[in-house]
Amino acid sequence: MAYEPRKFKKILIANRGEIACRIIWTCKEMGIKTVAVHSDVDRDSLHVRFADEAACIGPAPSAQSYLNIPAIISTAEIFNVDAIHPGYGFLAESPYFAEICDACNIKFIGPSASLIRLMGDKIEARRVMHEAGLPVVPGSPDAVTSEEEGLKLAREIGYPLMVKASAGGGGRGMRIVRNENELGKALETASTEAAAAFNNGSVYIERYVEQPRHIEIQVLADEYGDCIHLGERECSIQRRHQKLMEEAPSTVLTPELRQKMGEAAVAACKKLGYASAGTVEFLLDAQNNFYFMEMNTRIQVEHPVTEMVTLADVVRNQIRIAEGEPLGYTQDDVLIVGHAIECRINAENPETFAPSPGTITAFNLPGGPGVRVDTFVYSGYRVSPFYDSLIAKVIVHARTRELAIARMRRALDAMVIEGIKTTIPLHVKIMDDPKFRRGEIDTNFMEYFLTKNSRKAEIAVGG
Ligand code: MV4
Repeated sequence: MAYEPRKFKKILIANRGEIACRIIWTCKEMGIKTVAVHSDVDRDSLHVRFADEAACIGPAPSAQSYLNIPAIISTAEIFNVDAIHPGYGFLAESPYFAEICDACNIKFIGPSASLIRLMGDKIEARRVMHEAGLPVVPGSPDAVTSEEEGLKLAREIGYPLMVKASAGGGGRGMRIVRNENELGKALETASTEAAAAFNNGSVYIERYVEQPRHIEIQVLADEYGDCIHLGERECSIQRRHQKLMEEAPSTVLTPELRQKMGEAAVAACKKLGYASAGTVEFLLDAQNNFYFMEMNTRIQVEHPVTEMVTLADVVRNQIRIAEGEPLGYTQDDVLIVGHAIECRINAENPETFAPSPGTITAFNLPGGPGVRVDTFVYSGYRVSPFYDSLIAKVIVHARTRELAIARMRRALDAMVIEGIKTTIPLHVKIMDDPKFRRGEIDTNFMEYFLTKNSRKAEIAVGG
């Protein structure tokens, strides 16, 4: 088979699990050789088997393997790779790692180290994105360093408000403040928590948006200033800041609002000189006002729903952009067709969400029309307690949301994972929930859903 001429002949994947497999699949389609790295306990993972070459980089704990920069860089040098794909998590948003790759003449598949660093600082990201034209929630322009300063700002911003850590994200170091009596304590505890978690106690305040939706725009930008968007993903179904399920498109975005949010995200990325795939996260309030929240500078877990409705390959685009290729198509070439839903299958107890590592004793994957499964496990695989509990993603695509829900329901019914507990039963129940089916979802959906179901369980046992 003839492949197009490629700048990258060989890529190292500095990751594990389903995303490492996902990246290898696209590399194979592009005629690019792959090098897997793995820890001791991941020797039998599928990413190791799928890759052309593999190297063990350390023992099970991530700090000694998947976060071990010297081991990864030496592997890249020994195997003579042109580029490193970091996936998500681990080193994907480490500006330090991106800088080391640059210094070693290995292309880091992602944006520049300086933009990764900028987006990691939430106060700076907020300022820069606001200057680049994105709406932000009313808030403090800088870090708030005293209760007095906070109270003064809060009089203009209004209550309720939120104290957020500048180095945060993922919900850590966040506090809701309902009135001025609560502000001092919230500033102090959020700052202490952030200092312990991120080595950076800077906090800022924002007006609190009640019951928002989490809507994010996928962008692709090349090194020549061209940028397009691939529409939105609705990610409001989360528990403790862990997404459980995502879909595209969102039930509440009109074509006009999609265009407005997409064009705003694209304009901001162009102003910043962003070059790679990226995601601009927004809060959408009940009146459909949108506000910039954060920007993710990596491939995301939920990227397949975008791939299903646009037929774009986000990983392929990331690689081509890193090779210095121009985007090669325009916004008018992007069409959104049908509806896609992704369920994250975690090795967890579906009631308590406690991790459930162990050996998979029976295994069947769903198939049929419009079903995609991204996974790295198989029958007999031992799920390690050392890593993230995500073991598979089931993604469906159909003409309408209603048909996509029916398709997901039957795909989940056909999926068998025995020997460990998984979140499959939880997803089945969400698919059957009337509010979910009506598209009535916001970031509080899981609280509603879990209390409803625990009450049902109490009634069932006569409580
Ligand atoms: C907010 C917010 C309401 N108002 N900011 C959560 C994680 C971090 N990235 C920002 N987060 C939020 N910021 C203002 N001004 C509500 C959240 C939030 C949230 C956002 C998206 C998805 C789920 C969430 C769950 C709780 C809180």
